[in-house]
Amino acid sequence: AGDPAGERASPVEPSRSSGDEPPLVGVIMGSRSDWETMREAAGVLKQFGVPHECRVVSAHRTPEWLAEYARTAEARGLAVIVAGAGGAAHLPGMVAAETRLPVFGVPIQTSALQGLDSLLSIVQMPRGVPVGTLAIGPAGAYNAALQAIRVLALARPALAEALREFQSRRAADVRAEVLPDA
Ligand code: RP5
Repeated sequence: AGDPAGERASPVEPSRSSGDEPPLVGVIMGSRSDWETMREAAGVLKQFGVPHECRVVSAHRTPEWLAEYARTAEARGLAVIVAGAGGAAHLPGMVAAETRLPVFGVPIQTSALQGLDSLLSIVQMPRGVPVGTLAIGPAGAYNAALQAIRVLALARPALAEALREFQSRRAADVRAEVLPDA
């Protein structure tokens, strides 16, 4: 009773936290199989020193856990949620329905439909329940984390400065490109 699917007893990925500080960004994904993509997001957050946690939270396999995670996210100190899912990708939208925190959705590239299914599942949210949808695959995961950092940087000058340096470095790299002879 209260847990008809027995999902609370199901194993979920243990929390991977970035350190001792309480996490500011929740990086969640529908399956362990999404980690290869979502580790891009975790890598950027690590690079910028942003405390974060990484969890598997499935819309379809652990719906109660999803609701609990999203409802308690703000009280636990999270400021942004990055959610990746593939196929019938309902995770980002369902999380957005249960929290007022900004949610960035990452469509995982699938084998059957190359991630177009994931993209369309995430991007077409009804009016009033926003999800910021990023590109399909690793670039989307990377940019979702950068977008989360941009949100955090609004109230964190050190992070804003780190973003400025990041952008300057990338611009300098592009300007220094030398192409081979034709
Ligand atoms: C989605 O189903 C997950 O986000 C994943 O992308 C996809 C396949 O999951 P697995 O069958 O690999 O666990 O819920």
